[in-house]
Amino acid sequence: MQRLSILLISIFCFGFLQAEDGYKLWLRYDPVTDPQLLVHYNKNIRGFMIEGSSSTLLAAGEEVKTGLSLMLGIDIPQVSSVRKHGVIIAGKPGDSGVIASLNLKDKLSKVGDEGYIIVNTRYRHRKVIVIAANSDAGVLYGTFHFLRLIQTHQNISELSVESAPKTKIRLLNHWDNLNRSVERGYAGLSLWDWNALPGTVDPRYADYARANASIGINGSVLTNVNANALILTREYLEKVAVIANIFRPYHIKVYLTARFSAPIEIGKLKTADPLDPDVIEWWKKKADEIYEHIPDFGGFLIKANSEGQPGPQNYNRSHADGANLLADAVAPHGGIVMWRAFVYDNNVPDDRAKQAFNEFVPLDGKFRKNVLIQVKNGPIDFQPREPFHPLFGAMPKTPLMPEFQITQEYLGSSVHLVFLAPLYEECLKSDTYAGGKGTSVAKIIDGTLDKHQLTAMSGVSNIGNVRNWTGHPFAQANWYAFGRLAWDPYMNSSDIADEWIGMTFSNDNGAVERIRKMMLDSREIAVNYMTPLGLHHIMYSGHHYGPGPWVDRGRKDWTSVYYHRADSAGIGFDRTSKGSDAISQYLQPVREIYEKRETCPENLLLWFHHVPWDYKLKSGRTIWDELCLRYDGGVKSVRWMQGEWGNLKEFIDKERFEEVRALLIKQERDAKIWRDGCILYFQTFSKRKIPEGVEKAEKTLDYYMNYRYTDIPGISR
Ligand code: GCW
Repeated sequence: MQRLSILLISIFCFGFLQAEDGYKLWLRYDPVTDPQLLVHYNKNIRGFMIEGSSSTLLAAGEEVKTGLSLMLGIDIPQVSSVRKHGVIIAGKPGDSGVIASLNLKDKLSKVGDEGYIIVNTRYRHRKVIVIAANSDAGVLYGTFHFLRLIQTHQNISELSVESAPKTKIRLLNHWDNLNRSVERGYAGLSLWDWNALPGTVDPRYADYARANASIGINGSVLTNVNANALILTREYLEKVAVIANIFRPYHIKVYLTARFSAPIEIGKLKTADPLDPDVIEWWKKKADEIYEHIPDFGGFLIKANSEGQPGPQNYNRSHADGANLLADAVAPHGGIVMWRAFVYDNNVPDDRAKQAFNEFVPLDGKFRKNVLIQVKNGPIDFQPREPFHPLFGAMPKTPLMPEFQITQEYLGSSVHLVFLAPLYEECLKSDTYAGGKGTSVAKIIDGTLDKHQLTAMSGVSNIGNVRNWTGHPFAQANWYAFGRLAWDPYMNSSDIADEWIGMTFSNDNGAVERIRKMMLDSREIAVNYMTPLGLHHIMYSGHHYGPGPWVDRGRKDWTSVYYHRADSAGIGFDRTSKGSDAISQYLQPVREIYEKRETCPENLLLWFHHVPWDYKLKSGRTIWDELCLRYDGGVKSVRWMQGEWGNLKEFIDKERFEEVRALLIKQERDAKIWRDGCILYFQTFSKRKIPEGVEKAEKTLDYYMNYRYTDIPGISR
């Protein structure tokens, strides 16, 4: 009877009858239907106790209650003492006599502020599962972990989990404008409804916070790095405070972008010079005001002197002067500053890939303690493949945080199925050699190499107000993967995929295997049909969606010809010592490996070398033939994904199955446009025959050059 009523409630509340719209993300809590597993869970879970009463612990309690009843199909009672086997006890030793009595001190001392442990043990001879932590946030994270075990059908009778985040600050960067447009956003409007705030609060704010908490994200930069000073006015701060209040129980802090010229724009000062006493005073007062509204405000993210944004260099001051100005303003309140290294200038004649390094390395050691430098994963700009950024390992005195792009600006927006964990993993695992062999980027950003306490990772969000949050159902996996890697930059993509698939689609082994393979291969597939062999930045200007290798007008470092350098002799950007010498920014032996054509990884060859069209690769094929075959292979692989997805029909609900199926058709169309446009264009230089096996283009080069998309998601055309 009880089981039936729960079922009815869940049908009513969670809409079995309603179309499967993806809103619930990976927190679906689908019923466990395997009878054996159900017996196992029912035996081990008979009640739960949440020790403590903070809003964070209440949120944890709600989650356990909802999650367990949905998955197990029965109401799991909240209890106040352990009178039977199978009670889950969640809390901190300080709040819980039970937990304090369990001798978990040693384990807890290892997991720090935000970590947790999950163990099976006994309390007064009764079998219990303990989720313990040193803080309420740790308990919340542990709760989500425990639920994930059930969501992914794990055994829960021998648990011995100890988990602590390897970075301190794990945050999403929203490139959201105050008018609700989202720069490089492909999932509708911004979630933040500034006009309605502070009076009207969208329930999605709490769902957003909950989803983030479930993967360990603890901060959110609400506004675009191309910043609007208005966000710092009292009116907006009141709105921001409302959002911060909603996020707080989920242990998520709010951060804002600071427009460097704000003292002029909203402060009526004549200058924004970082050394001017009035400017210093203005920022100090502004910070005080922000903290009056939001006592746990996280701090500022700043894009300065880049792509037209104002900055300290407008006053002949350095990035350090600028960052320190803001750092001093927020320091008394415990705030931080994340200063972006994404700077390059059209008027600097040097290779764009070198500019951030050239500007920032001399400043190492000049930043205040509460400043992090935020570095994109590659030296150009979120390309389908880039080498790791040479700044990683080059500024030992400064904490560096990576900025990954979750939104698919250069990877097919929310139309293409591209799982980005392998891209993030590739960067995090790259060996910088900064502390000798084995010094991965992960070791630099988690602070272990240079003993930094302040560590962080950020991802540019792909979230908007469309019903399923991210547009493509699989794009949810990129949000998920980012969170998991920010928690543990050493995780591998395959494990992340498995978790996500189990929670989002199915736990059937065969289905998981199929979906995992599609996901893990998808990034390389996109590289193949977009920018194989180290090509980069050859997309159409503006929307960055389709191909545009022919783009040669406008700002030089925004053209494609600047990057691919195709001519009658060959193709690729010579960044060796004979070319732009960007390789000199890497440490040995990386430098030497990249310097020589023979040792340079082929997947980065055209990033570092200009090679003749008949240059032979390891396959024995010429670069021209290989290029064509990769493009063609990319298209064929998309068809393979279509086939694989087709085979999954019985495991996926109709709505999401159809949605992905339709998107894969578009992805094939786009892959073909990329392939045919690029091959025909590069052929005008190579003057070579297209190798056998490559499908013939249906149209002429002229057609592709003039092709205009009418269906790229996003708000501006
Ligand atoms: O890649 C470029 C994007 C811009 C973005 C910029 C940046 C927010 O095309 O839209 O601006 O990077 O990261 O600052």
